[in-house]
Amino acid sequence: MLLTACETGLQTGEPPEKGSTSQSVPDTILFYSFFIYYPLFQRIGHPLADGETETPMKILTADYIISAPSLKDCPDFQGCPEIVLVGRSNVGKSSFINSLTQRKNLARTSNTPGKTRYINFYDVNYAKTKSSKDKVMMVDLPGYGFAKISKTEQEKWRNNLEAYLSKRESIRLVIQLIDSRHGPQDNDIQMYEWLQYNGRRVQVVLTKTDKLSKNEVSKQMALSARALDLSTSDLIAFSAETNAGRDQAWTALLEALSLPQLPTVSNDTEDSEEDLAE
Ligand SMILES: Nc1nc2c(ncn2[C@@H]2O[C@H](COP(=O)(O)OP(=O)(O)OP(=O)(O)O)[C@@H](O)[C@H]2O)c(=O)[nH]1
Ligand SMILES: [Mg+2]
Repeated sequence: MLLTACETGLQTGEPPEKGSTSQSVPDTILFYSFFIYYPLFQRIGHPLADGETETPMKILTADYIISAPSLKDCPDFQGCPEIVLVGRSNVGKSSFINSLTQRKNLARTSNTPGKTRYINFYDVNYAKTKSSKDKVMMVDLPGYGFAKISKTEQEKWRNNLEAYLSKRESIRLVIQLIDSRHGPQDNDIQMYEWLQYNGRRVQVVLTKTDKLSKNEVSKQMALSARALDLSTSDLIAFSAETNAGRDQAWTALLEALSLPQLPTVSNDTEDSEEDLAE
């Protein structure tokens, strides 16, 4: 409130009222103190400001490897574990990869939905301790629920995604991103259930939390947990803008990598009633 008043005063250039405190404070001091205090006030009011800490994970290298049109085109990375990003178009999958790898433009992001085509592989080498070096493949997938592509194209992509997600043996964790502002939509719930049915470990992450207040984030966490039959502690609130939730995401990722690999379930996805909708 104080700052808003200061700002308004500065913008309108209104003379201070008689007897007001600003009468005795030179304008230049008020002007400069705005720049000093405004970021601090923003932080106090911001729900996720403490999430901005640098991740303790040291990223050694992060490189784009290849874009594969379908499962049969995916290279054999000789047992390198894969962490896959799924979610509706524009939810922030590519931005999530950039945040976790601390690279601005590793995965291509865009305001225009449907930017990511193909199955994109990013090779990430990281160090948990000074002497260790580990490798994971982060996999960026096209988003689902993008209405502006033809039915035939949607069908083709659905089949490609289903085949990759259900049959690729090196997948160790699927990170399902859901826009925190909207909560799980029907196709998110369907995707989540389909992944469970296919025996995948899933970590649900709510994205773009910087766009909500702290209270709204809590509400959306509760709502999303209920819709997916999870508890709120199973969910991660994340923002690629502030990097809030990044450490938690890395922790979930490392935990999944440390667990024994689940066997690939051989459901017949062609005829199954559990097929994913568009
Ligand atoms: N404010 C805010 N914007 C975000 C965040 N994450 C992503 N965005 C923006 O949302 C838009 C879509 O982000 P992308 O990372 O390209 O989303 P995507 O899920 O990869 O999209 P597709 O590849 O089209 O499926 C971009 O304009 C991003 O800058 C976030 O945490 N906060
Ligand atoms: Mg993308």
